[in-house]
Amino acid sequence: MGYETLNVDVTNHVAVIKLNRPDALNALNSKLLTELAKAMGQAQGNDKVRCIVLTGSDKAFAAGADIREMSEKNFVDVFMGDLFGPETDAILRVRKPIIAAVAGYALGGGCELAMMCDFIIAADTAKFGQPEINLGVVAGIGGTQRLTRAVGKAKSMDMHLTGRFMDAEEAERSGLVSRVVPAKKLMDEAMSAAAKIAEKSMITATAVKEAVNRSQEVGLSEGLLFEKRMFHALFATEDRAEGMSAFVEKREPQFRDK
Ligand code: CO8
Repeated sequence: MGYETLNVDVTNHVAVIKLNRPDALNALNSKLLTELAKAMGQAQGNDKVRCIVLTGSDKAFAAGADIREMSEKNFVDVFMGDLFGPETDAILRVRKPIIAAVAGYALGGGCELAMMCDFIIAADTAKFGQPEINLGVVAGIGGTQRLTRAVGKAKSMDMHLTGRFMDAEEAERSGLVSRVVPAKKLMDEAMSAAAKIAEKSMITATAVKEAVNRSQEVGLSEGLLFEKRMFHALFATEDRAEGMSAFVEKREPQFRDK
């Protein structure tokens, strides 16, 4: 399916969704977010896809929500129109693992979009920021919540209040990104992580995603109980039996998502 603001390619069980508004540093306008929600839904529904990589260009993952488009709107437009609500909900409904491969700017909604993914691999050129304060607004699609959970209150306050950018090295040190690689190797690294995930049982990968995400929503004892029950439940799967037999028999497991 053709998109105006995205390129989508499925190879070896990995869907690569590339944001493509080069003239606006991949700023997130309504068209892009609608298309992104659709592409994510299609990747979720495509049995060939076992992992998703979301990326941008060398210069920008995404430089935020489209300020030109937003500048025309008033409170009633954004409140009654639930600006970006349905699109972000659709992305968060994806149950398959999503890796954000970030080079260049990931600012405002761009940083928030990267944080909606399951983990972020950054190029050494990446710059993260929540500069909405400079526009007279606050983050609107998760920045104050997810950045705080990722890097802690002190750094999150600093980023949101000063609007400063964080480079890739600081982002890794602070727990916002899982790995930093030279820009030239970004897609290789992301694709190799995605290929590793694609080899696992989809049942187990989905359970991992649900359990880790649960840790962001509930207290420790509830989270531990959820994890333990998930662990117990996986004993009902053939893939669990295969994984353990393969270890005992010193061979590679052959998972069948059963
Ligand atoms: N929106 C629209 N256009 C943009 C954006 C943007 N966010 N960012 C860059 N562009 C455009 C520029 O206007 C420019 O277009 P043109 O060539 O037509 O003038 C083009 O992209 C290139 O940008 P620059 O010339 O500015 O490139 P520089 O390399 O000089 O600077 C920066 C790069 C530093 C990234 C700079 O472009 C910048 O500061 N951009 C804005 C960053 C920003 O403030 N982002 C936050 C936006 S607000 C937000 O994301 C809120 C999200 C929550 C919404 C939820 C709603 C419920």
